[in-house]
Amino acid sequence: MRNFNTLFISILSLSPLAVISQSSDISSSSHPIDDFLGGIYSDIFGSSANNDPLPSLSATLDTKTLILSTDFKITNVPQIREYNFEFKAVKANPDGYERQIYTINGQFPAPLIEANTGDTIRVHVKNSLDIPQTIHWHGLTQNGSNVMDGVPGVTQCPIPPGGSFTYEFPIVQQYGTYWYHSHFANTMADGLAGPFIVHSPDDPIQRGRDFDEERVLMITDWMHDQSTNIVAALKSEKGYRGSPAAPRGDSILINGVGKANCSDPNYPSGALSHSMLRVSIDQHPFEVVETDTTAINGPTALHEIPIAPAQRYSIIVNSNQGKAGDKFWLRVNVAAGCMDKVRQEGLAIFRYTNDNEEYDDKGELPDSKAWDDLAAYDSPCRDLDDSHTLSPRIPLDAAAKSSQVRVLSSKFGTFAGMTGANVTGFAFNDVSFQNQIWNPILPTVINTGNYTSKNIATVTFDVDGYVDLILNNLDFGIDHPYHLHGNDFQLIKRGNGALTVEQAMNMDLSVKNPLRRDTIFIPGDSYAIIRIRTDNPGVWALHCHIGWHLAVGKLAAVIVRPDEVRKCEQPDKWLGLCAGQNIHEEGPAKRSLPPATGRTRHLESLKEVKNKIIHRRGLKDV
Ligand SMILES: [Cu+2]
Repeated sequence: MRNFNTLFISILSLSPLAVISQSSDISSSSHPIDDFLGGIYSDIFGSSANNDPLPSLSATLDTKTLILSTDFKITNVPQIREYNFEFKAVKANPDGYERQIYTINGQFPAPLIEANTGDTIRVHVKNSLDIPQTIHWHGLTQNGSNVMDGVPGVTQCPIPPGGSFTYEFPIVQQYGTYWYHSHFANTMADGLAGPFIVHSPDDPIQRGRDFDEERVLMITDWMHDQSTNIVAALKSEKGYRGSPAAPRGDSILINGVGKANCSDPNYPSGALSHSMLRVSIDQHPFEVVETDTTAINGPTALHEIPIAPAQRYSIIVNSNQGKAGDKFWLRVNVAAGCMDKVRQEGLAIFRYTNDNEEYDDKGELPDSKAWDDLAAYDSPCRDLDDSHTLSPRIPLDAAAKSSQVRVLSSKFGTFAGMTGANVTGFAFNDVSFQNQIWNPILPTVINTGNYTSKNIATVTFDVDGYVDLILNNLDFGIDHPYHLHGNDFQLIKRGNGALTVEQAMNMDLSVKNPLRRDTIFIPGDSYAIIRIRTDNPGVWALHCHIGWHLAVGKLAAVIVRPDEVRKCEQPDKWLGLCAGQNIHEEGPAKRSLPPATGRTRHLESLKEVKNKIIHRRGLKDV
């Protein structure tokens, strides 16, 4: 039997990327190998049309890049890893429905980046799309390279259509499972996202000792409409599919392939976004060994793992349940507890083959049964740390006290915009992000040491040490995944309701080796306190990773040690991206709601959706 480390990366608009490693008992001499990326299959729950051929793509679907090669040399010797990326629009039908998607070099999902700690990454980007673009390197702290963080309106002006830009940054003292994606509106939902794996000889989880082979599974919800059209609709009075709420996916894609069910009676009516997926493999319990980029001791025989958008988990799966030719379903269930009552499932085949052997499945599908203890599809959405202890393998206690405490409270509503007109959407501290894409914040902080414009909520930490950030999710009934750029924070408290700075300062906190990660899920009407070490001065985005929420204002900036930020260099090519542009342009898709009527309709409609969820939770929550 063998063990596989599977890295789950739930990406895109709503879902995270997962990396699964299969692991093996290395002393064993038997040799079936799981090859579950070979037969990816995705389906909507309830469809009987399971024998349709796999969808085709005019983009290249290269599943081999999602199997990490054992030839990759893990070393301390640094090198430069150079890539040419061209953003290209192509026609593709990843779930059987043809539409325009965005690719990098024609590949979907986007190419794998694999490196060692200490390497320098150099990516030459050519933007052949008709809209501006950026790339953000999710989870990489960009210590000393804030200008390469890739957030339009925050750290850079985007790369204009037809333009080019080179991202270059070192990977400083980090390793684990990352991913990269467009940060321009929600165009990551059109295909601009790929895995980014960093190795290190210091990683507590090692191939050859803890597992044998490594696979990447990227899981996402997928829309049939272009994200720019969805965002424009969400920002209009009409909403998208008749609702101001983020839409549920038309299908689930696993490594870029899925299957839509257009006869679904719920398609394409408006519905709430799903902000969590649950992944299981029939008959295969697994051990959770990494949260985002932190190696952990976690549950060792889990049947199902919840993944919120942008989170990553590594699990070790022991392939001791079959022989070559056997196959099992890998199931991705939409956690309907954080959306409306739509039941939706994506499927992939987890297949045992002999080493390197080609297979012909002759259309045969697994007949394996789902675990009988999977969470009810509409049970409440909670992060894994809510039900299990996740202890970092390299322990690090939080400092007993923090030097500064700040708060970011977020909710949906109508807020005063920067020009005086109201804007409807999500806000932090009553400021809904109005993205002046050609007038980013970072150059202003470098030049002046602060930022006062009212288009974005900011909090500033100016001490060298440890600080706390309270995240209050004031949306009763709406859960959100929060991601902080530039930091692996420590999660030192969770609770119901909202906190003030004073309350937080007088609380008992979990300082004993707390979980570290870069993306946490906070249920509606709940808070979390995260502990940040201010050893990475910069302007760091903090935002909801439901791309539709981000696109309607749910982004703030955390300014860390502005005196140090003032010393940042401003590369000419980076400044050049802003040259000649209209600094007042709000993009993309300025909100066009008439303040009075739009406000009422939106809030009424959202209230209705919320009430449904609360009602259902009332029935489910004991
Ligand atoms: Cu959100």
